[in-house]
Amino acid sequence: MLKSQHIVYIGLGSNLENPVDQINSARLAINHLQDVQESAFSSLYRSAPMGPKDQPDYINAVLAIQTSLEPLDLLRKLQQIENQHGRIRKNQRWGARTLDLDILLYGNQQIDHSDLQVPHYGMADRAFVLYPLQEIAPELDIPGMGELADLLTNMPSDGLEKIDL
Ligand code: A4P
Ligand code: MG
Repeated sequence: MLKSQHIVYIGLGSNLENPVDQINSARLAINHLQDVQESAFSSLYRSAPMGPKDQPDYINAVLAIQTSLEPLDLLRKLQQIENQHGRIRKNQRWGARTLDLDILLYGNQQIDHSDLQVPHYGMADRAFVLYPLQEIAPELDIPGMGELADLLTNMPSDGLEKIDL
């Protein structure tokens, strides 16, 4: 039987150890997962850190994939990729990291599991998530949060710099 496919949006972030390389390498690693096909990848964006300011600027991007992996299965695989990229989990909230992979959206599902909340709890307030997402999915309706276009009307893009490579 064919396994059902879901469109999943993943937020990528890095602010240590050559962030642009970290993001590009994470994209490749996700593409190499079994049962995953890339459907779109945004530009890369630079921004000042949200949270503690005594850390480098971040590079962020959003990747869209098609996958038959179940949500928790995908989360574990993304965490393995974070670990392979030298991610060290400290207790500081919003601290510096080589690689952060967040599941932003999983189809139109709302998931409330102790290890996984989807849509990602912070996405509606983060320009570095919403602007790259708009680039690859301008018509998106986010379960429980509303139209992406509406969220963006209240979201200044200043401080977010699109990187031309
Ligand atoms: N978890 C729950 N839901 C999800 C989800 N949708 N996707 C759980 C991924 N993980 C999810 O994650 C902690 C736990 O969240 C996991 O064990 C998983 O079961 P983590 O990656 O270990 O911790 P974290 O990323 O440090 O925590 P948090 O609160 O997710 O950090 P954020 O919110 O991702 O913030 N500034 C800029 N400019 N750009 C950034 O990308 N990122 C952060 C990190 C701070 N400042 C930033 C940026
Ligand atoms: Mg995270």
